[in-house]
Amino acid sequence: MFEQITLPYSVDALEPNIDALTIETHYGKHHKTYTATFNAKVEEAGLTGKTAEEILSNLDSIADPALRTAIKNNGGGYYNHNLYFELFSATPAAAPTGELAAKIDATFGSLDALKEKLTAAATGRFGSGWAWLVAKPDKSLEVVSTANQDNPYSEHMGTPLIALDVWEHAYYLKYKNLRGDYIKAFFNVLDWAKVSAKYDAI
Ligand code: MN3
Repeated sequence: MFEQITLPYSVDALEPNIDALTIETHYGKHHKTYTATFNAKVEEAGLTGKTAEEILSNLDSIADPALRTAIKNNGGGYYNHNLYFELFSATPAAAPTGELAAKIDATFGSLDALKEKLTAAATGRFGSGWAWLVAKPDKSLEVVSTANQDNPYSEHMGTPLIALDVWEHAYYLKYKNLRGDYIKAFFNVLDWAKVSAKYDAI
């Protein structure tokens, strides 16, 4: 049984960057529905007991196309939002540390350059989707983007380290059409200590 993470902050803790009503709706309705549907479809497919990473990495093993699509969409919706909500903090570390900090500098030139690349990927995603920082098996880093609830496991892109949701439901209540302002706010509450820990754990 897959469960939403318990938010490691109160719903208004990320104000004014991410407002309470958006968190309540996004976590309490969108993410909740993805999770419930994913659980039902996993049971229907006989995949109970497997991890979300295993299921999303092996979608080709699901023969029925409609069931495969439902598991891709709702499994992504479940997994992507767990990572998204986990990485925020009201008192975020403003920069990565250790191995990740060195790798970002070596790969992108600087932390600001990485943020610019993620911003470009998130701004350039037409319609609904996500921008990601992923790590390959050799721990090299890459910025990628996916449509809908597709994710780095279902698209075989590596291990996700940062999940930046650019569906309108992530920002429209507060930022309306100004996706760029929301992306700036996202970085204000992204906790680089958590991102660094994820990289260390690979
Ligand atoms: Mn979302």
